[in-house]
Amino acid sequence: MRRDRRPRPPRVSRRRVLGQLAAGGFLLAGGPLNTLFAAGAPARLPECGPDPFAGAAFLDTLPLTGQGAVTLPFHQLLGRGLDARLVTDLSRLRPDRLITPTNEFYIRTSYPDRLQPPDPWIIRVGGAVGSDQTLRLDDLRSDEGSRGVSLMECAGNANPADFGLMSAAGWTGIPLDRVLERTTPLTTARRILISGADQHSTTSRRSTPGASWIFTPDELAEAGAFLATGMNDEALTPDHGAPVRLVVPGWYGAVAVKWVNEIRWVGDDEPATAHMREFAARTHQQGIPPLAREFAPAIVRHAAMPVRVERWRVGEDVMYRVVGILWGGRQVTDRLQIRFTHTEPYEPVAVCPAPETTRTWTLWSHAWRPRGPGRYRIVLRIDDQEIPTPRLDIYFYARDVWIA
Ligand SMILES: Nc1nc2c(c(=O)[nH]1)N[C@H]1C(S)=C(S)[C@@H](COP(=O)(O)O)O[C@H]1N2
Ligand SMILES: [Mo]
Repeated sequence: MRRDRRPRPPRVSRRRVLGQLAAGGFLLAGGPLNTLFAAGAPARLPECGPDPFAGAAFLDTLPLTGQGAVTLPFHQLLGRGLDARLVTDLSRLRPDRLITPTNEFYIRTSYPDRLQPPDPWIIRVGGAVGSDQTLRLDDLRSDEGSRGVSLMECAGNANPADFGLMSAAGWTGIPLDRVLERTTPLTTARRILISGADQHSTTSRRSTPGASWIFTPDELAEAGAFLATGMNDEALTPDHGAPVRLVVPGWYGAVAVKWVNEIRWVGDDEPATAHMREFAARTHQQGIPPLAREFAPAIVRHAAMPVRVERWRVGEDVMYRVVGILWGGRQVTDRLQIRFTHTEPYEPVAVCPAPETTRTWTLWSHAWRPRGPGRYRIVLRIDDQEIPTPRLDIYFYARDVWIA
């Protein structure tokens, strides 16, 4: 347990930083409204060809930025309680480094310092027959096992300097359906509320304590939700929800309640929780729906962004290699396109090898020869009208690079 760790002072004004992070709203990257798919003719995807940088000399990596960007130190816990943040350095992703080491995995909300953990840890169960039931975490462990790699993204992942509230880990846990099987819901039960502890000594101006989300049993089953007890082959760390947290693969991190202490069966008219209301805009709801059943699933849709721009010397020339990630959504696609200024057309990006899963991110790279010096705003889109991309449509992940 790393209880003794103290955040080091950030290099920039803490107040500004935390204000920006906590805001977590949408930073519209500007630019003219996208005329998505207007161009018609679908671009042909290039094959996985020879490496255009074979034999070239790597020079350096250019920083990416964007509107409202705040440069933060990576992999350091900043702030406290609900305002605590640790951001992952996505620019270091490599084909052999696609799992985020636990000490680099992003943090939103640190371990509740006022929590008095029950020993042994128990989860209250409500809305079930024989209702003051409690589940002992230790009793659930017979169903514990590897749950595979899954990416997590904070719905407020909005800082173009890093977009670092996103990480991927290998998880260990207990399938949620195995947990629910141990309860007998009342006949009026339709949905499941899952809550976690949030007893922090510091109060937050923007976030409400008491993370909890309401799901249907089908949503949880379809996503393969589980109660995680470990990540990257070790027990969960306190800040990541020890001893037990929810993971709903493919959904925003906001639903991934940490320090789970209650599971409650509720009826169809259950109001949305304060936590759901707080995250309504960031999970793309229409307004702030009063009832839980009016919430659309908080699914991470297909998205893509550059994570670094490399400069290479190729013979007499300088060439650039844009490396990025593609993530989210349910169906695998490689129909990715990139654009560097709104006056130029989108070009296909070779996603090689093609992704096999959407449970985690896929790396792509793109050889680029800029027209000249200046600022370029890199945006991506998916060339498939069947695939909704609400965030790409509003240039949520647009990033700027300066070419000298
Ligand atoms: N109890 C509790 N659980 C929580 C939160 C919280 O504030 N309190 N934040 C949620 C949000 S918004 C995110 S993005 C994820 C972050 O999980 P991580 O810190 O392990 O990356 O935890 C979720 N679970
Ligand atoms: Mo989040």
